[in-house]
Amino acid sequence: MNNKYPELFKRYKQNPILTAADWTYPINSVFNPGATLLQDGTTLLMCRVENRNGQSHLCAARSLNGVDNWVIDKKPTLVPDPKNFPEEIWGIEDPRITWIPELKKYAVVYTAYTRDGPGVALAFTEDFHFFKRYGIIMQPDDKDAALLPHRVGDYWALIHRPTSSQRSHIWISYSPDLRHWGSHKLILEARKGGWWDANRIGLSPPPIETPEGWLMIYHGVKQNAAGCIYRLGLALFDLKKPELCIKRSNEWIFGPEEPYEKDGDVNKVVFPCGYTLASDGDTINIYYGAADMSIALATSSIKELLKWLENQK
Ligand code: BMA
Repeated sequence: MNNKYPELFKRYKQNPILTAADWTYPINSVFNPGATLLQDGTTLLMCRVENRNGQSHLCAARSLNGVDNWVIDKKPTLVPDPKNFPEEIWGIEDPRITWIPELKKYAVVYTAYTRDGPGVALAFTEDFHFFKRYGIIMQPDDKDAALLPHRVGDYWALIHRPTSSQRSHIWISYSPDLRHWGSHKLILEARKGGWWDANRIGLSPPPIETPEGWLMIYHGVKQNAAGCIYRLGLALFDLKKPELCIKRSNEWIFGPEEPYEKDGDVNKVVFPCGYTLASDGDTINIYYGAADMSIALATSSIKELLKWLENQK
């Protein structure tokens, strides 16, 4: 008898791969990293680092194999700049990185923690040393955002998660110039009641372009008497019309199971903000924050994920 759910994402045996103890300066915790492969194949993580004042900045870690021997910047890589960008007053968090071929730059979309809650901020970089900030592009409350890598028709597209009522859903907005955003559309709704993704959902890593469509790994939050549980599910969107949801999973595919995911500053959280693809174009590595404490790695196959989603009732 097989009474086990399929294990689509395989955890790296030596998880967590990065913790506060690895850092080059004193920190409380490191989690929720954005990820990308640099031109030379190096894996770069933009890690959210929390200081003992409770606020976050971003710090880059680089590794040749994406698994170990991380070289961590000696000091914070991108720090809040509230003098020029007042919306960064309480820190910057949860970056999502997208390589934009048309601009030959990486877009880093991150949460700016404003006095009135989280907002979506955008910066560009070529090297993860120097950054050009565009400032806030979606006002609070809004977070969990990423740019698609190329225009859809004439327009850039941003996936984000505004909070406007008791429930928070995933939206898409379009822009001719990356500064002015409009044509807002709701693309994925939080479910209700006892669902694993009731009331609050959000984009996790940037959507993945596949021949089948844009594959989205999203997080759902279940609130129960003991608190919140952050888990991951899948949804697929039309390549030419990314506001069209083709398919959505009913079940979650990945949730907190290991001690480092269940026990931390915030218990029961798996929260990836980035992925990399291996040279076979199919093996996907997700880098995720575990319990708002450390960074862990899990690996899957895009084909397997799509097949599983296809077979979801
Ligand atoms: C979300 C975000 C994440 C965090 C998670 C669990 O709302 O703020 O940064 O990892 O909550 O605390």
